[in-house]
Amino acid sequence: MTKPVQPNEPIVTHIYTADPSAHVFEGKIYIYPSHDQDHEMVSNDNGDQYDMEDYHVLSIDGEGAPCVDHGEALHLKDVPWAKQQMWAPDAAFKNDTYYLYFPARDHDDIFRIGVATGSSPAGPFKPEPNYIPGSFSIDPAAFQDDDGKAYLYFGGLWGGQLEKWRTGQFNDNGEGPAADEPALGPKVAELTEDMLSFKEAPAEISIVDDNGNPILAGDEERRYFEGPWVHKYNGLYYLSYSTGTTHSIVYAVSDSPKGPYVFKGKILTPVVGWTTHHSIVQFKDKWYLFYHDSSLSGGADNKRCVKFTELKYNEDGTIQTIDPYKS
Ligand code: FUB
Repeated sequence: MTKPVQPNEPIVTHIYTADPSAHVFEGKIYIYPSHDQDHEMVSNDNGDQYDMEDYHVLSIDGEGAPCVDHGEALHLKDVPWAKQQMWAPDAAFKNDTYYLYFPARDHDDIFRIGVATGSSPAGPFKPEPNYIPGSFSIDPAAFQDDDGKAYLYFGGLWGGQLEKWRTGQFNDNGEGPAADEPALGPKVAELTEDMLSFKEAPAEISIVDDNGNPILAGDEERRYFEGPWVHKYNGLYYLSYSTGTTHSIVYAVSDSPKGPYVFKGKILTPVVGWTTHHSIVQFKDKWYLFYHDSSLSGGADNKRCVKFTELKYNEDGTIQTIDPYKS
């Protein structure tokens, strides 16, 4: 694609893309999205309409440059443990190696998180033969702190199966908490030095209100649903995520990567299509929100397109709410 990218426009139009995880590697913005298939699918609450089979890596050399599709970086058929549904991935760089983290259903239909490695941010990536031991659910997001520690955040409700792991074991009939109970939070685990395993059992992150009370499961405007992303700004950790059923991207702030996080507000108002999923990245002197909507397909939930827009902070560190359809 040679057309320069524009804010709030699809960054590519030759394929459907979603769930963008953006990072600056080798002086460019690299985007690790899901690759939505051009299939007619009926939507259900289990997410069966998201039947992706591979990943393409994209890159942009700054605002106004074209977006480059580096082609297929990993395919389902090359991942021995995975059966279907390659959902939202993320990437990290350490030990002179690029790591691609990705969820998929295993041969028992349980979502797990795998890792694949490569020598270039554009791939290709070679998968480890098995998923990360102790991993489950979806939407991995890798965060590397200034002290060198790396963390993997993950988890998603409904089709993402987080409710099914409440006892620590997979229970196909597992249900979420009642509306007046604390909501389920995303999970976090520190990664080992080689970035291929968890150093510890995943812990649940607590998201609380200004008074320190947990956000409740019935508070669908604020409770965690899926798509965690952690970034650091002025020494604080910002956890942002999708509220799922109410279709917003919201955020909470902490002075520790594992929380508790205090709910702050909304980053992105609902977009066209059921899902919303984002990442936040600093490039040169600006911060950007990468997100998706279903505008390219005229609203099909499973045929989405990645976009970006500038993200701005207020002086007190809060983030200005973005309505991507208002200029
Ligand atoms: O793309 C499949 C799923 O849809 C992702 O894992 C969720 O975050 C939602 O965007």
